[in-house]
Amino acid sequence: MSAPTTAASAANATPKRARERVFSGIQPSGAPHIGNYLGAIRHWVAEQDIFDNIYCVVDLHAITVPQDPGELRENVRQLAATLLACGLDPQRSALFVQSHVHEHAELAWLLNCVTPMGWLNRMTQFKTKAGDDRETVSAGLYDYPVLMAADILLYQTDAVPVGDDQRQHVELTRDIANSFNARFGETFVEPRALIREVGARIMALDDPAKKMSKSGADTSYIALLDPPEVIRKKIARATTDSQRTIVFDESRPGIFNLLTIYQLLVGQSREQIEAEFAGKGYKEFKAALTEGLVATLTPIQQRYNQLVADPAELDRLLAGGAERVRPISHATLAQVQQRMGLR
Ligand code: AQP
Repeated sequence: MSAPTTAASAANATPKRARERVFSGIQPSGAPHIGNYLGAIRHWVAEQDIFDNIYCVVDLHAITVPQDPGELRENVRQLAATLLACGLDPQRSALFVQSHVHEHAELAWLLNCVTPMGWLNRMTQFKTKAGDDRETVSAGLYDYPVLMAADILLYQTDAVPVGDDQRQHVELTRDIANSFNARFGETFVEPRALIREVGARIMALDDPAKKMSKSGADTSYIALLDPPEVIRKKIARATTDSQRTIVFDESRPGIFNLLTIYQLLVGQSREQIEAEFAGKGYKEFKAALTEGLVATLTPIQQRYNQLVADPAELDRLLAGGAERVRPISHATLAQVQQRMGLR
C-alpha cells in the first residue's frame, strides 16, 4: 500500500497539544501498595496540572494471570476508589477502566501482527513472572507488553510515568511505534518513560532483593488500605540486618529500602534523616517509619471510605472517564486500520 509518510500525516494523528500527554495504568490484581504509591500514583497526582492526564485501571492486564471473576470486579472498583482517594481528580485527569474502551484490545491485536517474537523473548518481566511455568502460563502473559504498547500508543502519549520495573516495556513500545511508523507512515507518537530517581523501585519488606508487588505475600507489602496496627506489625517484621547504624547504604538492602520509603514520606534529605537517627536503633527508626506511613495513609483511607459508600457515583465517574478518552482511541484505531489496509 502507498502510505503517506509526511510530517503532515503524523500531525493528523497527533494534533499539537498545549500540554504533553501522559498515560499510565495500574492492575487491579490485588491490594495497591506503598510501592505503587511512591513509584507511580503520587507523581500522577502531583503533576495533574502539568500534563494532559489519562489513567487507566488495566483489567485486561490483570487477567493475564488467573483471577476470580467476582474478586476482579470488586478489585476494579476498589482500585479506582483508591486512586481517587489518593488525589486523582476526575476533572483534571481522565480515569477509566481499560476493558470499557474496546480499542485497547483491538489495537493490541494489530500490533501483535507487526511485533517480532524475538522482541518479546527479551522481556525480563515475563521471565520473572513465568518462572519455571513457561509452558503453562497464558499466552496473554507473554503478550502483556504488546497490550501495554497498545494502551500507550492509542492515546498518542508523550510520556509514561511508571516505576523502574516498566522501563523495558516502554522501550519496547517505542520500538513498536518506530517500526510501525517506518513501515506504514507516521502514525504514532514515540513515548518516553518518566521514571523518578528515588522510589522508582520499592522492594519487598520480607525480601529486599525482590520488588514490592501486589502478588507477593501479605507481609511483603504495606497496602494503602492497611490499618495502623497492621502497618506496625509489618514494619516490625520487615527485614533489616545485624548491623546497628541507620544509614543509606545500598549494600544493606533491607534498611536502605525502609529508609528510602521514609525519605519519600517525610520529604527530607538523606543527611537530615541519618542525623535524626544517629545513635538510635532499629526500634526507634521503625516506630518513626510506622508513624510516617500512618500519617500518609490515614487521610487516603478516610476518603476511600467515603467513595466506596457510593458505588453508583464511582461507576458514573469511571463511565465519564471512558467517554472522555473514546474520541482519541477511536481516531487512532481508525487511522491504524486504514494504514494497514483494513479500511
Ligand atoms: N515496587 C514498586 N516500586 C515502585 N513502583 C512500582 N510499581 C509497581 N510496583 C512498584 C509501579 O506502579 C504502577 C502500577 O503497577 P501495576 O500494578 O500495574 O503493575 P506491576 O508493576 O506489575 O505491580 P505489582 O504490584 O507488581 O502487581 P502484580 O504483582 O500484580 O504484578 C506502575 O507504574 C509500576 O511501575
